[in-house]
Amino acid sequence: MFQEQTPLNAYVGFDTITQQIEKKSIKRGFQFNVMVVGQTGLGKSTLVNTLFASHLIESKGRHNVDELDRQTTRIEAVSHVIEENGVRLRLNIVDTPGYGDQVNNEDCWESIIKYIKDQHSAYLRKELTAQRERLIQDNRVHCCLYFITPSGHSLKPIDIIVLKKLVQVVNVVPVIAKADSLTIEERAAFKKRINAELAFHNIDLYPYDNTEDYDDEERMLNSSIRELLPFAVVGSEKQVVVNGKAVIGRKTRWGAVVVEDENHCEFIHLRNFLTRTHLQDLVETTSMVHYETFRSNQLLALKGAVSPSSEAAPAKAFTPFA
Ligand SMILES: Nc1nc2c(ncn2[C@@H]2O[C@H](COP(=O)(O)OP(=O)(O)O)[C@@H](O)[C@H]2O)c(=O)[nH]1
Ligand SMILES: [Mg+2]
Repeated sequence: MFQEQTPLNAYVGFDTITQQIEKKSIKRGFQFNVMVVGQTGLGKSTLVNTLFASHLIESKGRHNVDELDRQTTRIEAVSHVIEENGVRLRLNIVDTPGYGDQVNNEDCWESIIKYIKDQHSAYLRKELTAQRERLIQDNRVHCCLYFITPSGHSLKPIDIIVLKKLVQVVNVVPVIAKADSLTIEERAAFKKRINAELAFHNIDLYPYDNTEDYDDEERMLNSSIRELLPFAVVGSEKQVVVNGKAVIGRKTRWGAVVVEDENHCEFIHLRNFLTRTHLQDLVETTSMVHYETFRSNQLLALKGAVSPSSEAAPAKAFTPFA
């Protein structure tokens, strides 16, 4: 007998594509690479631990650091896996030596910029190989947290120099470190001054407003984020007891600073921004803006090296991604 035929207007099912994609990407897992930059002692390691430590399930690299050896003297990447509700995030934290650690601070940023470019270069090389891997390991730095000294006055000349270099190659998110050393009023005034300085020097930070890809909702979210920047944050690896409850915080002689209390600091805003609202966009922007700029520059250089117009130059083996 005939099987009952499916009517032509029956359900086709391509609307499940979002679930199909979701299922695949959850299985594959996600990769997020964060770099921390700033002077030694500003609380970079502490903040990273405050942000992610509670969800950590696996770490590779330098993780069992004791206080003595925790000062970073070279660029180090530590890879973690964090998990929440069955979703796995591979997190690479790139720690950089602070300024003031080296005898010569003049070009302390050069190794940082080089590191970022090296990751782009490695990715491009893999992309160009004939036997392409189906999934290229992504070590490109998606977000650079830039730590500002809580002076309450202004940025340091070195901040301007380093920021100018960084924004050309990576998404930079500025934070005012150890914000507990400033009053709420001091923070507001400091932020204003910092933003005026950044504008004066044409330092364009993430999230960028010139992207046409954003819809109205995203644009509104981004402008509210921009008003908050730089996030004034406090980090801590210890718990304190407040009203009988153990919370992450810092005990001072005058009381406790509760890291996750938004009346105390903007840690929660930073964490939401990094993990809830902008993670995917940071990854995409890295790929579509920063990596794309790097890639087209490299390919142009390559084209220039082999085009007839470069006949004047002696034919040399060209190594574009050295
Ligand atoms: N007051 C205050 N101290 C902090 C804060 N974050 C870290 N510290 C302290 O500052 C010191 C240096 O922190 P660390 O994370 O090692 O700084 P890094 O050199 O930038 O990685 C440690 O003694 C921390 O306990 C903060 O938000 N407020
Ligand atoms: Mg450190």
